[in-house]
Amino acid sequence: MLKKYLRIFVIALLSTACTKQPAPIDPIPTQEQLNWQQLETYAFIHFGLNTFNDMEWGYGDTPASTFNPTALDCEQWVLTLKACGMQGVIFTAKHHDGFCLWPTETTDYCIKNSPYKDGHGDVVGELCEACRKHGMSFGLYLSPWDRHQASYGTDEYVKMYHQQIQELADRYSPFFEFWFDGANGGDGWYGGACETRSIDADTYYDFEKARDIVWSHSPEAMIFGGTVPTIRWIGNEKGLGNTTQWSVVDGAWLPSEVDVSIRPGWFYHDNESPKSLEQLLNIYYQSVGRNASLLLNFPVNCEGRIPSEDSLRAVEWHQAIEKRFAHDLMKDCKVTHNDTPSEMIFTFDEPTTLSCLVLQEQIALGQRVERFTISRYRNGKWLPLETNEEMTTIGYKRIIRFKPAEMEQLRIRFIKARGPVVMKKVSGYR
Ligand code: FUL
Repeated sequence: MLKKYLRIFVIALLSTACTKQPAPIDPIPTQEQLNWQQLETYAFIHFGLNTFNDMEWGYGDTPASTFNPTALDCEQWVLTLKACGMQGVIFTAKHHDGFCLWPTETTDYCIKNSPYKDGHGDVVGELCEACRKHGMSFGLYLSPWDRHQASYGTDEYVKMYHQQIQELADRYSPFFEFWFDGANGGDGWYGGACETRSIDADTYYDFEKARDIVWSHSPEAMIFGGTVPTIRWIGNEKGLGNTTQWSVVDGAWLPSEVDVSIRPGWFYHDNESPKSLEQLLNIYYQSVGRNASLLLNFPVNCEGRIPSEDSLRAVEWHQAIEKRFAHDLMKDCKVTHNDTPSEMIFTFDEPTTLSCLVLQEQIALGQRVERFTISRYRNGKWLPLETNEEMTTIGYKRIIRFKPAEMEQLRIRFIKARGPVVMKKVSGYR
């Protein structure tokens, strides 16, 4: 039954071989989801009262007077992020402690009551402006859980939460992504009640309304979290995507995002350091290389800047990636393909050593490949590649690393798929 599906269409890669456009297989991504997927890497910035109090989760009673960056420079953030290949940034407008980093009308617990610019500052606005100036997409994180508000747990709080989204949407749109964090820890200050409150996150926040407010100004925004997401969490905060990674979930298109911090914490702590280059490269391979987008967090320090240690490491990381993927050694290969067995064979002009392949399906027509194998032809024999990678899904992008090996030909055989395989690109690197 599956056999009949295993025809190959090789769009873009081999335009002459593809005589007619294959039909899509549902579900397929929306144009907005497709655009978002192509960003590949973008940044998170965690900054707020926690930064100044060496905390990760403020209880909700940390004094607003402690928010006092001495040299805040949102352009430095944006230029740093651009230098490391990031195309967008998502900022913590409000974390679980409830402190708002824009001058909101909804609560006193905000930047207006901090010493920063004598209460006339607006970090969300400053970052938004720096993004516009430098062509960077802008997004926001607004924690649904609020450990400060006395009304948390009642309908009144939900109204206020929606009002906060409305203010942000009115003032700082468009957004490329909006983050509804899933953490609902329970205990908090709650206006001095100091107790544990639990809500049903599936019904309490009215996420449909929240999404509609975001979409009223930014119909292109991806929605993370809540009950009506358009992208989904990978399931850990270690930068580790799965080798089998579907963008198809329960009949809907729901692509994955990997969120991880360049340092151990999301917020800045003096005693922490950025991850090594090797760790960051692995994160790239295990996120972007496994059909997911990478949301890499940069903690901003008490000065209000991304520490130079972190920016240097991230730029080094970006340059290493650019260098590794600069020369596609397969671009002049002769390509042939078969339907039975379903396979593509790439022939090199001369024996070539590769250690890495980048495979891409044409996801605009759906995600299809379920299992494949890769072999190399050398000295009259087909040999397997030495790799720990499980060859199951491909999706938007799959990177397969293997022990460097010389080959005259390379063969990708599709063993199982949801329909005719539609490859967009195959490239090879050393
Ligand atoms: C989690 C939060 O609890 C962390 O503090 C951080 O913001 C992370 C991105 O999401 O759910």
